[in-house]
Amino acid sequence: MENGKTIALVPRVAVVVFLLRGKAVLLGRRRSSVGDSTFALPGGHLEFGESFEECGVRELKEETGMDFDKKKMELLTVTNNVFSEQPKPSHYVTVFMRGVLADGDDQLPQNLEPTKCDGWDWYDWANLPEPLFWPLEKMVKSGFNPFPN
Ligand code: 8DG
Ligand code: MG
Ligand code: MG
Repeated sequence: MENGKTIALVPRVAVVVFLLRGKAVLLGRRRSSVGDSTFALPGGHLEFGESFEECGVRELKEETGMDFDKKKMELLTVTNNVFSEQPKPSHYVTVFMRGVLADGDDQLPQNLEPTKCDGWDWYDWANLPEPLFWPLEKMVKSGFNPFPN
């Protein structure tokens, strides 16, 4: 119960984006009760009626101001994770998309949601910052690689 209301514990769907530029990926340090101060991908909740591609493009725009063509957004993988953080445990089915910036696309990420993120930057995949948000860390440790072959 919270303010007299029952909290429904249901799994939610999130869409997050590996936005790639050369050998680098876009990451930002989270400001959140889930994964606070860890480095994570841009992304958020799937809204009613959206495709994964539309959600990835929208979240990228809302969080970084960057424009990406939904036709070039590709599905990579899905995870199923429970976040036991109290007082609001959560459960996400997270869809990971890939967007590859074209050579010469020099859009700069802006920090449009400064209460949720300390700022966006490009990080070399071979030299990722620490600590990573644990779902991302788990993927990296398992050998997952978001780059096209
Ligand atoms: P919204 O209001 O914009 O829809 O949501 P948000 O505030 O942007 O949500 P979020 O926390 O950024 O993302 C939703 C959930 O997705 C997050 O609580 C857990 C899950 N998630 C992962 N991996 C990652 C990741 O690397 N980045 C982000 N942003 N979320 C992730 O499992
Ligand atoms: Mg968001
Ligand atoms: Mg987000």
